[in-house]
Amino acid sequence: MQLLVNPTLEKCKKNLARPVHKTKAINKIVKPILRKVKKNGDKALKKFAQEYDHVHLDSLLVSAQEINAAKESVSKELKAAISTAKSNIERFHAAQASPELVEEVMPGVVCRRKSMPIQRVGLYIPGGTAPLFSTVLMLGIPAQLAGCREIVLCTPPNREGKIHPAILFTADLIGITKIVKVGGAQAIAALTFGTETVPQVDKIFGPGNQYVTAAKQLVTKYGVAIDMPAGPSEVLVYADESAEPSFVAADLLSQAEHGVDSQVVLVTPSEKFAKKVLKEINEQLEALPRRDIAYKALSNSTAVVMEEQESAIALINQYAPEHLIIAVENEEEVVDAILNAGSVFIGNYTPESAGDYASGTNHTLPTYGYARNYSGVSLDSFVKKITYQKISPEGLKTLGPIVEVMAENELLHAHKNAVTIRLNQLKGKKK
Ligand code: HSO
Ligand code: ZN
Repeated sequence: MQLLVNPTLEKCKKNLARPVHKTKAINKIVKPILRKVKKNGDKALKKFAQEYDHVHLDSLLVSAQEINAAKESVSKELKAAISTAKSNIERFHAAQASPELVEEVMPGVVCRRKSMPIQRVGLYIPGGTAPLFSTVLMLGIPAQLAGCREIVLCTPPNREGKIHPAILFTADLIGITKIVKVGGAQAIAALTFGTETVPQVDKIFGPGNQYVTAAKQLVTKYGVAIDMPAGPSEVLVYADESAEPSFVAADLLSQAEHGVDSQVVLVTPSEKFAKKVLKEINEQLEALPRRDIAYKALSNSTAVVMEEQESAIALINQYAPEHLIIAVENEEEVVDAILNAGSVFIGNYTPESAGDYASGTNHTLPTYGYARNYSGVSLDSFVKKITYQKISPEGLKTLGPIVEVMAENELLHAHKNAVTIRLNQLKGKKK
């Protein structure tokens, strides 16, 4: 981890820059995958399973027997933990529902707005070194609460053609029945175009490696929506001497263990505190099973000493972290000044891990600086809003002339006429 002492914001911009995506090279691999899945459907998916997952699959769908076996193999303790996390996540996401809005903007002119579930959604759960069953909760729960009609979960199988039992248990717990053994860019292609087994969907959610991320970006041109652009996971901790260096080190390591490209940042007013944290990191790192991954992530990471709070806040807002932990004495003042962050964790007893798993907030969050202009996944991500209006004859008498004059000045006479023809009829009726 490099240490910067009172750097300028410009210097921070350079030193904290996220790794640049090698889009061209990746798209060159992803595009043919999209094409082949579009053309050959399930046959292509099975071929890719052989090639990339090293497994021969007779069926792409997870069977009821597989789900039952998974349910038996998950420990009681884990089942109970997942159930509690589920109820917290459900509670916080159910509270996000926006009730129908009705407004009579003028007498006889009534406008309404209502949330409608996105009908078909695809949830991608990555394979790789960590079985992210928590992501099944984070995506599946709001999808169910929103009332999405079709929910498909895609996740890559291991070399035995199996899916991690905790993923299957969690999917079953929240009522997801369609689970497909497919990963990578081919999963995104299948959800976009549909295959014999995988239904075509309207929106695709979930994290993934750079191939999955590239595929998600590419398929938006076929009319499918995605949750958000994604990059490697990141956390920024803003801590002063009122914080516990060992807690701060643990939080930084919790994100560093995600992947070699994860970025963690410490911002602190005290160089002495920064050094204590760095020492703690080195000690705690040794004991971690994923220390090699965390070690690499730490090599792209930075500790920044910013003596002035104002500069520290400016740096945070410039960086726009996916996760922001605030462990400083005047936490409220700092919290209120945050303009760009995916999710904020406040105080010494609020580890990011709590939000990653079980406190109730969503862990699918904007990375790569997109916290400047994107929100994390929420109930809103699974609905779209339809507006309605109904105008009474009296309402049209008031509003109509306003529309007529605007249409005339935009030189759009057919628009004007759609009003005039009605107003004339109303005048005629009156006579
Ligand atoms: N921190 C990750 C989510 C996660 N952590 C899942 C553990 N499991 C991205 O926000
Ligand atoms: Zn995490």
